[in-house]
Amino acid sequence: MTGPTIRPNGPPAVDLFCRVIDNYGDIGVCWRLARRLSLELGRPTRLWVDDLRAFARLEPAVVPGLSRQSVAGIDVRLWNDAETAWPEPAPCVIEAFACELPAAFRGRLGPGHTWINLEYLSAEDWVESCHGLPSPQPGGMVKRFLFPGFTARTGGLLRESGLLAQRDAWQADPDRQEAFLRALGVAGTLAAEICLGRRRLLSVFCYPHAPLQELLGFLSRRGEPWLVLLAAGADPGPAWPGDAAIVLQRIPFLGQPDYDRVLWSADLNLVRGEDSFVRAQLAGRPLLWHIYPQADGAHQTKLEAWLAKAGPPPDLAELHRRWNAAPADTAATGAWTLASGTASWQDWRHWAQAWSGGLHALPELAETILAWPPGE
Ligand code: TRH
Repeated sequence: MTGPTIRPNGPPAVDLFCRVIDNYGDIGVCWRLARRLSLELGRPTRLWVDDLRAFARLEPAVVPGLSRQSVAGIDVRLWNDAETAWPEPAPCVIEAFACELPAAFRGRLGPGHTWINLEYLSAEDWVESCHGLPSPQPGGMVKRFLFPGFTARTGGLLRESGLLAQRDAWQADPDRQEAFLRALGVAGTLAAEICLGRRRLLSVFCYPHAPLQELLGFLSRRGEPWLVLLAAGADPGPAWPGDAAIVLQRIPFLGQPDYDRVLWSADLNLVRGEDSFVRAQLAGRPLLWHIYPQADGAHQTKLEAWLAKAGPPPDLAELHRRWNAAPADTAATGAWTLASGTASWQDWRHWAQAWSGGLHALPELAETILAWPPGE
């Protein structure tokens, strides 16, 4: 969408529709996109969400019982399928992850509207050829497919203004990191050990079926000291309470900016789904991705596509395959025979920094959206 810049508090420039399927990824991406469009790019965004309780977990300022509210300057609406009195659509209308617009709202779209379906992220090669494809709709409107991605011929990734500078300043400031860890409830001695490089920091956000206990047991046998930050839902179970080397620390669900700070601080980030996976890559620190499982095994193809594109060191690639092996595959999950001594750590870190540098130079997703003209 081109044209004059719209005042941040002016009429809506974007209608963004989000259905919460499960977990936090759908609303996580939409909330990030709404803030980027409204607060940084000056395009007031009306965010329609069908499940405000899930949203409130991510953003505590959201009041689940309200059908309309302003949150951090964003016009947030409850998406009620039974609604009949839809407002005039904004010039740009986005349906996130094929959530399908309400029919009555869709019926109000006309030639002046840009209509976008924002797709899930994938590193597969076919994404480039599908990015931007038009899909003619009944009534003469055209919906276009916007694919985020890891190359310049995709829609790119969401990145806030100044993100790289903020990250670099944070990573160069051990005192702030130490204070932050203390505020998360980490004991002062442990926080100091981490900032002095005497203990490594592992952040964990994965699905419950991940072989977390096995991975922590493997780290424990290596004898290196770690502090493990367990995000909501990540739990090795009561049978593995930690030991002298591996200290476990549960942390609450954080706001997205604080979760970024965790990712920027850690030596290794275990992330999942889509949005935390992207943020860990932008953090420039080694990561281990727990991919969202799909019944038909499509996630294994997606994992291999990302490994091929990102090119992590071979032992880190192999770790990804084991981490994402089917739970019953004990041959894979039972054998963490990975060489990750000092040389490997250096390789992992160098790779993560180089890969992250390339991602920070990609197209920015919200800017890609705003550059698209209205459909015919
Ligand atoms: O929650 P997820 O598993 O979401 C998934 C994926 O998006 C997947 O692709 C999709 O198909 C499925 O949902 C329905 O993981 P994801 O994508 O990382 O989203 C988590 C969001 O929560 C992300 O925006 C980061 C945020 N987050 C915080 O803000 N604070 C926290 O403490 C944590 C752990 C996460």
